[in-house]
Order: sequence, then structure tokens, then C-alpha cells
Amino acid sequence: MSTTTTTNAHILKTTATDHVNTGRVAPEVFKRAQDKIYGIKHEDWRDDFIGDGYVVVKSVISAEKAESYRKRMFEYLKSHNSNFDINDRSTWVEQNLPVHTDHNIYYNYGCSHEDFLWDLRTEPGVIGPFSKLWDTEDLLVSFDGFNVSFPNRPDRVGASPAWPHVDQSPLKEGLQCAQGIVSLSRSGPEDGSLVVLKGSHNLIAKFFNEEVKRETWSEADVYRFTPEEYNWFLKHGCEMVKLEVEPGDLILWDSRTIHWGAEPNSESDVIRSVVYASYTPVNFATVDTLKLKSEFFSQWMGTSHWAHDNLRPRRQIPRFADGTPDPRNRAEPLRKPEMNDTILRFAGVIPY
Ligand SMILES: O=C(O)CCC(=O)C(=O)O
Ligand SMILES: [Fe+2]
Repeated sequence: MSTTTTTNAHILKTTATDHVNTGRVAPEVFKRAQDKIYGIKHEDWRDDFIGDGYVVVKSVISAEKAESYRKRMFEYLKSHNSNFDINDRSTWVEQNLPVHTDHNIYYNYGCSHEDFLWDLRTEPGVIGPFSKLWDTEDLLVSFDGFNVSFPNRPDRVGASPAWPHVDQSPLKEGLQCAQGIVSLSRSGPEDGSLVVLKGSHNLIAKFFNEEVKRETWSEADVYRFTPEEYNWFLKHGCEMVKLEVEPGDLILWDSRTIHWGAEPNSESDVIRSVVYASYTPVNFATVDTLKLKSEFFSQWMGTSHWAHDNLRPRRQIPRFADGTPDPRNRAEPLRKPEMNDTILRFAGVIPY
């Protein structure tokens, strides 16, 4: 296999918020993997994933297990501030919670490596669909975060607007990343959930070719759409779908499918609790990427939704909305995972 890579020296110069595209794997590697997925009738959920750009795989873990992971997630939140009480809405406010994004995503404090997340990532039921999709068990997993979205938070007004985006650079061809959400809570019509633009993955190359000047295409594995651009997809027949799931379901989607996380609306009484997890074949990563990934693992660093590339280190000090750094910042998870070969292989530390 011929590969060309950028050097680590280049990579490590980048800043915390950069999208670090670490490697250039030969296009044939992706092509070979894609050829095993497309142009075939699988007669299972993979046909929906291919046709629609997303699929819900039901009950990859039991509802009981989902509940127990959810409890551990809430305990983790409480570990930051004992004033936080999951049963008392008045305590669901910024100062009682670990610093998180406007979209309710938690990835600071090395939390991507908390034991409850590693336990979930190594659940055979969660790994299985990704192995099936990529037709290999030799996978890497993303060092990703989790999402807790409270309905009717007392310190926020209304649900945040849609933030339609894709998570794959137009410079990357075909399916290169399949993202996952393990849902630990129920999502009905009023509740927070992933929203997708069904079929948009099939139009994304046409969109970039026709609507976005090639010189402006970025290597960053993210593209946010303006309302006009979003409408282009509607005009071309895409339909918006908010996914309804039960605890223990896995949402799998193509990173080229337009999507966003919707907050619970004011009628909701469900605290949306989900874990992001993406697995891709280890041969999608260069040797340099694996080295860097394993280095980030040793530093308990969260990265991105991607497992084999786009290693975006979450180095920044968590700050509250007013800019104050959180004094509770720490360099290590509160509860470290018990190491085993599965984790070390998923993290790129030991080879398959
Ligand atoms: O929270 C969500 O449903 C979506 C977050 C997101 O955009 C992603 O995981 O790529
Ligand atoms: Fe996304």
C-alpha cells in the first residue's frame, strides 16, 4: 500500500481548535472499503444506511444497560459540583455543570476517556454494526464526547436554532466516516435528537461542485450550511427527519449526510443523554496518525467524531461563558478505564 503522510512536526504546530488532518492514505484503500458496501443488496439495515445516509439500529444494548450508563453519566456530571441534582430542574445551570458547548456536548477534562465511555465503546453490540458495515473487526474508535441536553433549562431561553452541517471535507471522496450515537434516553417528537436531511449524502458532491468555489474547499472535516445552501438540498428533494429512538438504539450516519443535534422543545420532559462513537478500519489511518492517536490517548486527550483522521486535540482550558477558566479543570479522567487489549487496539496503541 502506498501512502504519503504529513509529518508529526507539522501536526503538532497546530493550535487547539485546528482540525488536524494527519494523513493521506492512498485513495484505493477507501475505494476498496467502499466497494464492499455500495452496489450490493445487503438485505439488512445497511441498505437504508446506503440509500438514506443514516439508519437506526435497534437495541444494540439493552434498555437496562442504557439506563446504567446514563446513571454513570449523571454521576459524572455531579462529580463536578454537588449542587447539581438530576431530579431538581433549578440546579441544571451552567455553574453546576462541567463546561460544555452551546450544543450540550461535553469533551473537556479528559472526559472522553472516562471509564463509562470506554465501557460503552467496547460493548460488542455497539461495535458489531460498525464491523458489519466496514466488513472488518480491525477498527479504531473516536475519542469523542457525550451530550446531555436538559429540557427547559432555567438559565437558557428556548431551544437553540438548527446548525446543519456535514462532518467530512469535500476534499475526501465517498464514505470515509460513519458516525454513531448510542442513545441512552428516549427521543419522541418533543425531545432532543439527531436531525438529518435524508438523502443529502448523495447530493453533497454535486452541491460542492456546483455551488462552492473549489479554491475555498477546506480540509477541515466540517462544513456549516447557510439557510440558502440548506434550501438547495430541499429543492433537490431532501427531506428533514428528526430521529425517534429508544434507550439502547444506535444511530449510524454517513458523515456526508447533513445533520444537527436538536434540543428538546419546551414540551419535552426527557433529558437527552447520548454518547458519540465512530469506528473506522485501522487501515484508514497512516502510521503517523496512529502514533499521534496513541500519544493523545496517553495524554487523555479527546479528539473528534473521527477515529482515523481529523485528530483534533481538545487542549483548551474549559471556560465558562463569561470567559473565566474552570478551576475544576483536570488532566486526567475522574475514573480511568481498566486497560485491556481491545481498548489499546481501538486507541491505536497496539497493532492488530
Ligand atoms: O448531537 C447530535 O445529535 C449531533 C451532534 C453532531 O453534529 C455530531 O455528532 O456530528
Ligand atoms: Fe456533526
